Amino acid sequence: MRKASLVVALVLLVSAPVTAATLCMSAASADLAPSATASADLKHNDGGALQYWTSDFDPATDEPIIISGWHWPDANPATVTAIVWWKSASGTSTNDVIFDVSIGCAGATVEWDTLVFSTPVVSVTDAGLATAGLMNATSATGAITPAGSAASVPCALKINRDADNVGDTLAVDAQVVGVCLTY
Ligand SMILES: [Ca+2]
Ligand SMILES: [Ca+2]
Repeated sequence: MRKASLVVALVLLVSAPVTAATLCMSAASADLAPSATASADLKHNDGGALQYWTSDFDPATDEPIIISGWHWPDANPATVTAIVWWKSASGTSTNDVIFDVSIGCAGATVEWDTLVFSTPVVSVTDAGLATAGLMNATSATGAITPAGSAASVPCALKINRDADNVGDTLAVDAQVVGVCLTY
């Protein structure tokens, strides 16, 4: 009887659900792209009900932004996935936007100025919503492996709209409000 109870307890322990953590960041905290690269414009929007900042990504030219100076709140994840929140600057086109997401973290041997971002860059394609002004959430990206990750060190997240990709067909700015990382 005691053996049976022990087996049940072990099975419960092994099958305990793993809770995913989510870390969200606002595009309002975005820094500029690497030097010599154009950055998405930081735009102040007055919606009436709220005023908010967006990073406005051009429809034809790649313009990355970087959100830096954060770190994982607990153990460093081996891989993460990302969801990008965005809205069309105008119109009701259901054409596609492509976002690239990569992450780099500092460490004992990594200088901040030469931070390396994860490769290969992970992309996600999202179609605009047919109703003007609605917030889009992309699907979760595939697994991103943060580069240089170590315990409680500052990290940086790069978002790029792959605007010159033939598959990126939305003809207006994509206004990014924020990004959520799940791991
Ligand atoms: Ca590109
Ligand atoms: Ca485009």
